[in-house]
Amino acid sequence: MPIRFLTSGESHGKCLNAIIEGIGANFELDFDFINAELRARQGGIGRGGRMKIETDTIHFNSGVRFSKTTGAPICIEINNLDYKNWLIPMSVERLNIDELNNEEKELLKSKEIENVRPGHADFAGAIKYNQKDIRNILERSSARETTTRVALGAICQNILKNFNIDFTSEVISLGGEQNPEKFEAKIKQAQELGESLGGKVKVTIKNLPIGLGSCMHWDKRLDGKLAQAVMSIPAIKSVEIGMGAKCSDEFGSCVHDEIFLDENGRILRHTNNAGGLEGGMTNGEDIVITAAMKPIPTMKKALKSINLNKKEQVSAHFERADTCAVHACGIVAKNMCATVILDAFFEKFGCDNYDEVKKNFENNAKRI
Ligand code: EPS
Repeated sequence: MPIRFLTSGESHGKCLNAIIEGIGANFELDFDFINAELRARQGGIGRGGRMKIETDTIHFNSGVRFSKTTGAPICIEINNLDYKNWLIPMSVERLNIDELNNEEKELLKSKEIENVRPGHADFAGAIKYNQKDIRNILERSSARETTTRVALGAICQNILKNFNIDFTSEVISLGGEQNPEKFEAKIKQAQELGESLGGKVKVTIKNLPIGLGSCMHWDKRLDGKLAQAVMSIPAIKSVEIGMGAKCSDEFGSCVHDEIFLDENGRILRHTNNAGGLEGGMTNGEDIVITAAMKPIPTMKKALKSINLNKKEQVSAHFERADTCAVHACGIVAKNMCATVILDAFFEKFGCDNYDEVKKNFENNAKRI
């Protein structure tokens, strides 16, 4: 496990931060590429008002000099531009509530939340962390946190580009609709009804070397690591690799990808039902992952719920939200996969510095 990372930050707090460790030295980073990934996460149809306020941009606090990694832990920061509107309710600097004047106290009170949203972290989180104000839960459990994951994943993608490894994501269905031309209408319908929508995304990873991951132990299997990384994205309810759940309905001969040799003796497959992974290792075919996202739990058409403090039946809390964030989910999934792939790549080819990794990669390619 050469790479590990931690994120911090609340949705309406001052900023989002992350530290990634294990990236070796002399990898050139393209800041424009990383920022383009951040912008892509902000986009897609069905996004709410917040994305008009933010221009997510990466700032490096350590680990990079003159756009090259130094091998030191990389600390990044992304400002929440909306913080200026939440200065009092989300203040991290004031020590004591008594410092606030009456107007400020009222503002703070107006942002307190007691009515939990079914489907969100509110209920279990408030009980687990013993919080009367559910804002202390939702601010951290908000999918805004995925901004930092995209920034880190984009750094990983950036490094893997040197080895021609390529990541894409696409929305393959939205609220059950598979025709992209009908997506807008589906969103509009949901908005009119005060509803929200989920969908399915597909991540494709191309030009992978054979043998990333391992068949030797459960926690080294790459399929398991990728599934965990994608499943950890807020609102994801299923992850499938290649043919996915459908393979359990078919005969083996309809599932397994036969292996051929072409006229030049090169290994060749005509199908990729395995989604690029056999025995927990890359087999040289594209990795194909699909993930299903549930509808966002914050809805104008509020569901029945409870006030956790007063133990009263109420309507769930509603605050500005996206109608659908499935496009963003694809961008996050692709970048989460990039963190896992780079980790496995460094495990196989070393990670101390660019030249060494490149040499090891090229030697391996020659052998195969
Ligand atoms: C998000 C920012 C949030 C939400 C969304 C994700 O902004 P705000 O709460 O200020 O509108 O748009 O959060 C959720 C979907 C959620 O359930 O918490 C973002 O940057 O992706």
